[in-house]
Amino acid sequence: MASLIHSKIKTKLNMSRRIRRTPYTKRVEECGVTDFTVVNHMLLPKGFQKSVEDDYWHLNEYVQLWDVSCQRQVQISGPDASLLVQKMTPRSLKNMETGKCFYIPMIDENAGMINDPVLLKLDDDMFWISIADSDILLWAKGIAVGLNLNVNIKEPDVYPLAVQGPKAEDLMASIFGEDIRKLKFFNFKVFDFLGTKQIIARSGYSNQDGFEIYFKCFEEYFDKNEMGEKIWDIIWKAGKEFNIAPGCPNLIDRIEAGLLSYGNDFTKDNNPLECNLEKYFKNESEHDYIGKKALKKIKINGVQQRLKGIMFEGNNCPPCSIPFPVYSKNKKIIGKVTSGIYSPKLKKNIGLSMILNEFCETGTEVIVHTPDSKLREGIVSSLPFKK
Ligand code: THG
Repeated sequence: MASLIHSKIKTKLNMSRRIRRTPYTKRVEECGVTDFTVVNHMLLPKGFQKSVEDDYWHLNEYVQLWDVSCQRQVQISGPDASLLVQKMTPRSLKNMETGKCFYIPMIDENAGMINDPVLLKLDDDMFWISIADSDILLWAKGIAVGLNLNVNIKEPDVYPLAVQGPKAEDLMASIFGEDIRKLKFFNFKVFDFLGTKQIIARSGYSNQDGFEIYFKCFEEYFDKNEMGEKIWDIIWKAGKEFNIAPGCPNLIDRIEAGLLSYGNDFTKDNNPLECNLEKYFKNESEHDYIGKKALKKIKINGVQQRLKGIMFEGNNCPPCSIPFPVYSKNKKIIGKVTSGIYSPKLKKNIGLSMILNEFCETGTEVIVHTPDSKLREGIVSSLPFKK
């Protein structure tokens, strides 16, 4: 394996229709995208010629435009919509108002994590589930069919764009009006745009201020790609005075913030307690949901491992495409770093890691084994990382 990691051969991904392009992909290519990944069967840009570190500093100072169309929406509407959505998460939605976004753990019958989406309540009988990388549309349909629920489930023609960074508010106000400044974190509102109504939320997969525009394509007005390019161009032009750059979720920024990535930092083999998500469903046992029994059992028995931060020494660690093993001081394997990178702010390598309980205490000394064959001294830390 090690020889493969260090191989000089640059592998290419073969594009096909199954790897869906977005209405912004053409613009992203024109901006000089260098790397893509695939999320929800759709392209997600990963870099634009500059280093992750340069992108990070830019994101910390200015504003970036991100094609996050792969944050697909699962639209659930109809008389049983709220019942179905509530079945899919241990987080209570009882007090959720229209216009709110909720971060919701989603679990299966074993209390294994199957997604960690952002839920938007558009109306009492209409929700969007803004998903991480797993096929929630099929899961929702399966539950609805099995329980004979009166709902309509579909993937609407919505392609989110994120505007992230400290200059995001000024840029958004210059396009959508001053009212947008009043939008609070994890709230959304409808704004007029080229004669259409568009949902804009104050949110985003970064440690910075920012917005997510859930651009909906109204076919009666525009061709999908034509509209995508128009939107991109308008934001781009207005962004010039704020030193806008093309961007994408930034690994340094994400790890510093402790933002989890489904499929990387946790999978269906992890429960929400291991992922530190119990704060989202602390005292909420009233409603019924899939996995409730299993989750209760886990709560009683406790968990064996938890997601923690680790700061570790040495030069910039290599990419963490295969998790780095973590050892105790007496050489026992105690976990793995699942996302790791050098933080120029903390001047240390930092990683998100799943670690055995008895080694989870902040300050615990550990050893991280990176694929450049180095054993690096490390310290367990709380999340988010603090300078
Ligand atoms: N935005 C939208 N959809 C998404 C993501 C997003 N879907 C996929 C993925 N990202 C889902 N995962 C997350 C993880 C963390 C957050 C959002 C989505 C997040 N968390 C905040 C935090 O941890 O500080 C606040 C959560 C809260 O307390 O409510 O923002 O980015 N549309």
